[in-house]
Amino acid sequence: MFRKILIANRGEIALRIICACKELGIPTVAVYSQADQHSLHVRFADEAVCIGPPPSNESYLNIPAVISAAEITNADAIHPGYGFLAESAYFAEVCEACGIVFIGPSPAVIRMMGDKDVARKAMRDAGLPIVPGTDKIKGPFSSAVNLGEEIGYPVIVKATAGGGGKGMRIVYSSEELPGALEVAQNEALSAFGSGDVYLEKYIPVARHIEFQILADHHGNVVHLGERECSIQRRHQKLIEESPSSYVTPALRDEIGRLVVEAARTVNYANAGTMEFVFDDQGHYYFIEMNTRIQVEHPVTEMVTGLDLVKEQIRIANREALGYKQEDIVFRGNALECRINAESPDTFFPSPGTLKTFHPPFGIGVRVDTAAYNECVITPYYDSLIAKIITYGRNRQESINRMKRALDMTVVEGVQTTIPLHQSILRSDDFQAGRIHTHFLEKWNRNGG
Ligand code: MV4
Repeated sequence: MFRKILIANRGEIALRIICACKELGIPTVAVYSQADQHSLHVRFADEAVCIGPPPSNESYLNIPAVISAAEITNADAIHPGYGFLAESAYFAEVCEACGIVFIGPSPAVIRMMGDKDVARKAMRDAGLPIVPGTDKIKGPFSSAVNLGEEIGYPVIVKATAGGGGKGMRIVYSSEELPGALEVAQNEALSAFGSGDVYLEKYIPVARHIEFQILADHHGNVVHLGERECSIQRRHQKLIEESPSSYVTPALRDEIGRLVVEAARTVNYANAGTMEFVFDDQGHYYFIEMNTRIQVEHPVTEMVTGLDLVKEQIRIANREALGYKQEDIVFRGNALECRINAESPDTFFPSPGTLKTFHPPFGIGVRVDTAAYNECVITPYYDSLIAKIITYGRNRQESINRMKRALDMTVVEGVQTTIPLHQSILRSDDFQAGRIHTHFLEKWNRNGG
């Protein structure tokens, strides 16, 4: 097993990785910025190295600083968590070149999936259904109008380097297309350093459902079912759930077989997620693959009983999966609510000091957090305070547990998404499982 793992991240996910390492008996190294000096990941790791000033570019994204920290502490593996360097093929290559194991898939696979139009073609060739669409679009954009006509409106413009909704535009007619391509290109160029864009047919009322896979270096691949992620706002997921009330056991089995086969075709190793959009006629289409552990991984852990972070570490250590697909049992239902520090009116982050933080507790409740009384939510990083995860024998039980867990959560000093979650959970549509990617647009706090 690894001698020592460096965690190239902060916040709750850094703590989550420390938990896994402690259970596996592996010493840990935290890295931190000057803004995170008093953070719990620094306290709970065996060693800690300051890697720079608060801005991410100078600390958590600073590859030479992270690698130096691994070298001086003699760490032989790095877990990148999510965000920051987690999907940097270049960082994974640098780790390899320095003789440090990157806990994630190979640089080649990360690079393939990071280019969304390469990824969709690779997954189509590997047998997944994809949305009708185009290759990367070459200018002048006026000549793209016939591509839009071929696909049929509405179409969606996406950045090849995208993800998270940046550089995306929905287009309803030919007249709007050249302008939308231009805007998306500029947005993508400034956000990702690449202005490449492509078109897909837009699936209007879609569910956003993703499948989790695990693959080892010996050709074993399993799927861990799906997560329903349709409750989003401005491309930020708010509530995730497993299983999805939309996916029958037969459909889970069908898509599960497809994603396992696709992962095998591209020689995928480690944890990964295939994202799909579902239309209202039972069709589903692959849209992108995430090559990292995801924020919402706990709901999958609750229904499968697996520890995904420990699995990632064992896989990176080249151990074989200790189970087959038929050994994976999906049991009960799990929900996750992301508690962010934000204004309920403007939805903007609301950084500040948590005067009181009292997490919920009790049967069926899990809280993944790095918060504590008097801790500071800084404006430098994301505004996630805690993930509240509830588990129940069925969806109703986990909803009831989530409602009472939210009622028993105390966060003072900053505004949070808790009131929004409480009203979503009370709504008839949510309770009935009538959810889709535009759920929050036509929905208000008194509604439901
Ligand atoms: C789509 C789609 C419908 N049709 N692609 C959003 C983020 C990125 N991962 C892909 N996303 C989507 N891609 C096609 N062809 C719907 C979404 C989508 C979405 C779109 C607009 C507003 C909110 C959304 C929430 C989830 C997914």
